[in-house]
Amino acid sequence: MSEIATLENSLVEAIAAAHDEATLEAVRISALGKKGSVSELLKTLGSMTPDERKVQGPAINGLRDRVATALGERKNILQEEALNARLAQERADVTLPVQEGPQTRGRIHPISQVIDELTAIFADLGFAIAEGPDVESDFYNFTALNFPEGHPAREMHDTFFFPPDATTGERKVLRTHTSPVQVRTMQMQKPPIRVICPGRTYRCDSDQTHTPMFHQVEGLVIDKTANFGHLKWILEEFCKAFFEVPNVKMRFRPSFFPFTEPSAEVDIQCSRKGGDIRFGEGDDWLEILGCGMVHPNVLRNVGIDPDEYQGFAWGMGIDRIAMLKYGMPDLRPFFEADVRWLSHYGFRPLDLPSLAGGLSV
Ligand code: 2U9
Repeated sequence: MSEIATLENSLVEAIAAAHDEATLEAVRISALGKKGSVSELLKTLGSMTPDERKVQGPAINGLRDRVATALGERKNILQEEALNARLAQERADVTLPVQEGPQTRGRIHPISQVIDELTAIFADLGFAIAEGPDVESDFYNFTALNFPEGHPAREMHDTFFFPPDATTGERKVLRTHTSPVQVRTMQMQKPPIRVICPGRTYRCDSDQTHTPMFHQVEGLVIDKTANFGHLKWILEEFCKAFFEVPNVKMRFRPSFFPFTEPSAEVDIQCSRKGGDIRFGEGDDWLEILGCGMVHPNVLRNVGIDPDEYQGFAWGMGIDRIAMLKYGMPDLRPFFEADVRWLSHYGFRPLDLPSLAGGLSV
């Protein structure tokens, strides 16, 4: 047997006999290390004649490659065996309590918390939740809602318009209210309808109480006999449950919206003492929402006969009611993603949200 074949046999045996990575590494060094047996053989190529090298070169290089491959394969096997042994030995006790420091838990953003609270309240009152796109057509945001073409009310909303479409010329908008969702709901469902539509809305406006993106929740009821008395009762139940007070006086002031007739703005009773605001007591008033009976034109626009059905709707700013309930003075930090603000005003997950005092029904 040639010297090369003898060396290869003994190395292959040593590799197979290595039962841990340290032994295998010693075999590698003994063969392929600086002074290893294979490396020494490679060095002899330098002193050979070209004819000898033609024969010995491929033989020795082939030996080096095969030994390297065998070492690599054995290493993979040993690593897998070691891992299996560890997995068989180590156990993770998933029933142990989580180790946590004061900063390791995330917080629920106040907007998410308030959306959870108000959807729980309206769900208790039999309302479904509907959502729709943020980018809307002019039809859903304005026309269907009885905003006449070219009417200043369209400008009043400080709308963000997209550039006109190259082929159709249509200008999409960022929805200025969530009312388009109710329009879509009425197109898809037959009355009776009871939905609330929470979501993002956009207007070109920014100061301490306005941000270009904000949140609204709107509600809609369509039925044969839905009337203003039902609307007042629902809003009163909502305010008591949301602000967690047993009673609250409400004041309905006449107002105007293109999509409702009659329309009203609603104030709730409060007391203000030294910058502190309390609901359900005092002789002061605070505006919290707008509402009204759905305009017959809006019903016609979605194919509902206003002589058969009628309805009421309301809308309020989620950010605003969050600020009022949880005593936050400035709206802008809501959307600045500052972790310090969130750890102060945010809510702990898994501390179940109060069902806002529950309903008295
Ligand atoms: C349909 C029909 C009627 C939704 C309504 C208001 C009154 C309202 C504002 C309150 C504060 C928006 O966030 S805010 O600036 N909203 O006053 N919204 S009635 O009426 C509708 C909606 C959809 C089909």
